[in-house]
Amino acid sequence: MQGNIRQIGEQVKNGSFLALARGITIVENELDGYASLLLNLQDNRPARVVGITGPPGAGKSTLVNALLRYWLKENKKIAVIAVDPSSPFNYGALLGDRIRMSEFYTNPNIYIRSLATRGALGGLNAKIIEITDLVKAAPFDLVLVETVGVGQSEVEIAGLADCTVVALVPEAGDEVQTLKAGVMEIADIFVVNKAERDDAEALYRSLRILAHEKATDEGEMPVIKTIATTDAGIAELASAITDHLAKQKELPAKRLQLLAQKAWQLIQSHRMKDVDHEKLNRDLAIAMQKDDFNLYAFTRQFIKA
Ligand SMILES: Nc1nc2c(ncn2[C@@H]2O[C@H](COP(=O)(O)OP(=O)(O)O)[C@@H](O)[C@H]2O)c(=O)[nH]1
Ligand SMILES: [Mg+2]
Repeated sequence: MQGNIRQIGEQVKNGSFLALARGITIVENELDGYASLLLNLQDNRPARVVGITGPPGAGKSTLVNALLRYWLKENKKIAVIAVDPSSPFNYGALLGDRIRMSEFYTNPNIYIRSLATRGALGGLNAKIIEITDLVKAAPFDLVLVETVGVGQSEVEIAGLADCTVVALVPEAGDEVQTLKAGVMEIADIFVVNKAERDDAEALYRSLRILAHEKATDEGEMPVIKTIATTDAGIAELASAITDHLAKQKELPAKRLQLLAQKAWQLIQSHRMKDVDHEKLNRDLAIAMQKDDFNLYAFTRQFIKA
């Protein structure tokens, strides 16, 4: 098995999509050789993981499609990891979306893998980190990770990606206030998609104000208007992404921060491994009936000294 795993690792590095698919399945399901596959990865490679997050329906998958089309013309090799149950990259998607995607499924320069979301965000996130790191071992120019941004997951994707693109749509205008708290912290680039809509300008302006308030020595965060369905603004978005990635090299502090977040997630997931959520619920349902129920006494059994 060990020899076999080493072989898969080598084949992934040499660009075999078949080996990559097998490797991801091994990591996803923690099959034999899972740990050694990850232990043999080489992590000091150029930054090129791009996270694309935002609310459902914001046009993330459409943006990814448009970016793929754009970068294919530049002969880039790209991997897409879609962590969105409603994504057109998934088979459950509408027929129209699937047809739209099919040109990429057979393209030798594009590798697409969709992952089902499973229960706890923490658990999911550790898996995405592991799978993304495996995909990074393959000779891709860019690795795009699409995740649905719902609350906490936006923050989590930030620890994964070298560049985080937050896609919003004009309807999100009233959310700009809440954006200040979470999303502002994690976004490297804002996209106002569906920019053909009337209220796009208002959202764009509010985001520009936020970006201005948050400006650092490195300048203001780019805010880019796109119409993903017509490729409008895609060239600008693509160059904002590559500019940001290029800058990462000069930011060892940022890299340390990203690695620390990833390490934290991986340790957390490992430590929580033997805590079965359903069993905890069942045990708790029984324990809470008792008159002397105490949550701290209850949780003790899960906390090893
Ligand atoms: N009018 C308009 N529709 C768009 C645009 N971008 C995406 N859409 C549509 O919005 C819907 C949701 O897009 P999708 O990419 O699946 O969103 P996701 O859930 O964020 O991945 C689809 O019907 C797209 O065709 C845009 O710029 N303008
Ligand atoms: Mg999607």
